Amino acid sequence: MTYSLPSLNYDYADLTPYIDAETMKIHHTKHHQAYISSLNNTVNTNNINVSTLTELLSDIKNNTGINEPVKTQLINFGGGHFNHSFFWKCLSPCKSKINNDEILNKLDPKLLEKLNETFNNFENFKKEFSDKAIKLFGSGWVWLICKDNKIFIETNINQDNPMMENGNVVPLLCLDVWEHAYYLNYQNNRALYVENWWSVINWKFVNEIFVNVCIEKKKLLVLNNGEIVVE
Ligand code: MN3
Repeated sequence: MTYSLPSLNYDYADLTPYIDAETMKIHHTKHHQAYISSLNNTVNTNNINVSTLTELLSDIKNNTGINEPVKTQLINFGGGHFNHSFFWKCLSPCKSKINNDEILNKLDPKLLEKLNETFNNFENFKKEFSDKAIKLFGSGWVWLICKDNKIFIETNINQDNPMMENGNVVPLLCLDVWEHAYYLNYQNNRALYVENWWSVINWKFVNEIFVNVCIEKKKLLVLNNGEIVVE
C-alpha cells in the first residue's frame, strides 16, 4: 500500500464562482496527484516504510536519521500530499457570498470563544489571516493551528507545514496560496481569491477538529490515502 489520491466530497464545479471547476480539476488530478506519484517514487526508491502521512511528517524537520536529499523529497512531496488532502476537507460548496455574521453562526461556540480570546473578534482574525495570505512571498500555505490549548496563524513556504517542526501541532484550517490554486480565474489577484475563499470554508470540518482534537484530545490522523480520521 502506497500513497493515493483522496476523492473529494463535492464536484469540481460546486465551488464556483469562488473557485472555478477547471482550477479544481487540475489542482486535484494533476498537482496533487503529482506530489503523490513523486512521494511513492521516493519511498520505493529509498526503501522507506510506508506509514500514515501524520507519522511520516510529524517532527520530520528535527529528524536527523534520514539523509538530507531524501528528507527534502519527503518534505516536499509528502507535504504536498498532506497539505492538499487537508485543504480539500476545508472546502465546501457555496453559491452565494457569506458575510461575517453568517460565518459566526456556523462556528462552534467554543471555537468562536477561542478566536475572540486570541484575536479580540472574528473580524480581526479574518483580517490577520487574509493579510498573511496576501503578503506571503512566493508559494506557500497559511494555517490556523492549535498548540497547547492556544490557537495561532502560521505561514509556511513551499509544501512545508507546521506539523513538520512540531508533531503536537493540530491543524484546523489551511489555505493554499500557490498560484496554481487561483491563477486561471484570478490571474495575479491573490487578494480577491483570498477574500472569496472565506465563502467556501467548511466550518463543520474545522469545528469538528477543534472540539475533538484540541479540546477532547483525540488523535488526528491523515492517512496514506489522504483521508482524515479522528480517533
Ligand atoms: Mn496546491
